[in-house]
This record gives sequence, structure tokens and C-alpha cells, in this order.
Amino acid sequence: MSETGITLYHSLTSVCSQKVRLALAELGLGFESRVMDLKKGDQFAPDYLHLNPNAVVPTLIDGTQVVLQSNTIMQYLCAQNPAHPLSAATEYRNELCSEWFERADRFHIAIHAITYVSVNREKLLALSPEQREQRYQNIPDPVRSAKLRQIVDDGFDSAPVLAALETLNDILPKLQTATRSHRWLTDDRATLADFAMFPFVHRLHLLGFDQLWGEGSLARWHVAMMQRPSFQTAIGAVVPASAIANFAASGRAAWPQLGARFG
Ligand SMILES: N[C@@H](CCC(=O)N[C@@H](CS)C(=O)NCC(=O)O)C(=O)O
Repeated sequence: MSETGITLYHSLTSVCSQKVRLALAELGLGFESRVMDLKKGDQFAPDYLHLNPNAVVPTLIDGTQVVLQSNTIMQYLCAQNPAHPLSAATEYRNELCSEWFERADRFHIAIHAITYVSVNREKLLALSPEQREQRYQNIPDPVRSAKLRQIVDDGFDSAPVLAALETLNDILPKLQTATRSHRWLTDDRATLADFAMFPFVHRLHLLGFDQLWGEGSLARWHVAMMQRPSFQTAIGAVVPASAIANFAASGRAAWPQLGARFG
């Protein structure tokens, strides 16, 4: 057990896990790490479903408390550490942070669809129809399961992927505007809003889709976020080089299809 008493169930590449690891690193909190292999299906193990019935990561355990949902976990950690500058800045910017949390949830749905169609779809298509069906059946949320089925069946023209591109069309300009106005998303100090949004922008970057925002203020913010020590602790030193290479290769192959539909 770590000295903070915190245990985190997470995956190395999962964007929602990265949000929580960034918050933990910023707050200077150690944790006992339970790494889940989502490709192998660790999230569907009965013991894990007992903790997180949604069959997703992250899940944070603090003593007897089980905390789910990445935004809630980040807020929980700040509430437990109110004297920390990140908590104070986030509390001060409460309403603006809430707006970014709502956008982070929509951004996540979009990034999930884009990652699935670009990186994971081929692997699902390679399964036998029975294995694929089992994969859909394992997902407790029927909406999520139906979306995955649509992405596998209809690829870049599937409704979830087209909706994802609309979400990017809405959120990326908002990120550009915010980062043009101040150094961080809500202010001249970083808040949880920055850590809630960063992993999604970074995923697009790893896929090689930076051309969606070009060289302006959002690019500057992305670099500034990567220069924070928390990036190295939570992402840089954690995400395997093989995963980064896979994102880059899959993104290169997907771009002609995605780019043609983005507009
Ligand atoms: N709203 C949840 C979403 C969690 C989520 O969807 N996590 C993904 C990884 S980023 C996951 O565990 N996926 C499991 C799967 O695809 O089977 C949160 O913010 O924690």
C-alpha cells in the first residue's frame, strides 16, 4: 500500500487514466498502481466489475472510498488537499472548470471514436464474428456497445465517427480561443481544466493530427503542458514506446480518410 493509502486502477495509454495520473502528480500524491490491460479484457473481470460496474478505468480507492469517473476523481483529490495551489486555483475558477469538465466528457467520446476507428478497428475486424460479438456483449453500457458495433461495421462513415468530427469542430476552436486569452485554459495559473483536456489533445498529437489546430496558441499550450514535470511522471515515463509508434503508424494510415471528412 502507498503511504497516501491511494490505489489507482488504470491503463497506461487510457486518456481518462492520464487525467487522474496528471492530477496525482501535480498534487504530489503517490499511489499504488494497478495496471489494467484493456485489450486483454481486465476491465470485465468480476472482481473489477464489483468496483467499477461500468467496466472502465480509472477507478480510485482511498481507504474505504471507491471513486469513479475521471473528472470526479480529480475533484475528489483536490477536495482532499484543499491547501494545494492547484486546489485553490481550481476552486477559484470553479464555474469555468465545470464548463471544461463538460467539454472533456464530450471530447472523450469523440477521441474514443477516433482512436477506435484509426487504431483498434482493424484488430476487431480480425476476430471471428463470435469473438467480436462476445466483445460487444461484454460492454455493460448498451449505448457504448452499439457505438462500437457501428464503428467496426461502418468505419470512417459511421455515425459515431462523424459525430466525433463535429465535436472536434466545436471544441478545438474553444481551446484556441481560451489559450489565446491566457497562458492556461482558465487563467494565468493551471487548473484541473487543463489536466482534464490535455490527454485528448495529446492523443490527437500522437496520432499525428496536429494539423487540426496548426501552429497557434493551442500548439503553444500543448508544448507548455508537456514541459510540466507532471507530464513526465504521468505520461512521458509511462506510455510505452511501442504504443506511441502504433498511434503514429495508425494515425498516418487514417489521416487521408479522417482529414477528408473534417471541415
Ligand atoms: N466517463 C469515464 C469514462 C471512462 C472510460 O471510458 N475509460 C476508457 C479508457 S479511456 C475505458 O476504460 N475503456 C474500456 C473499454 O474500452 O473497454 C471517466 O471519465 O472515467
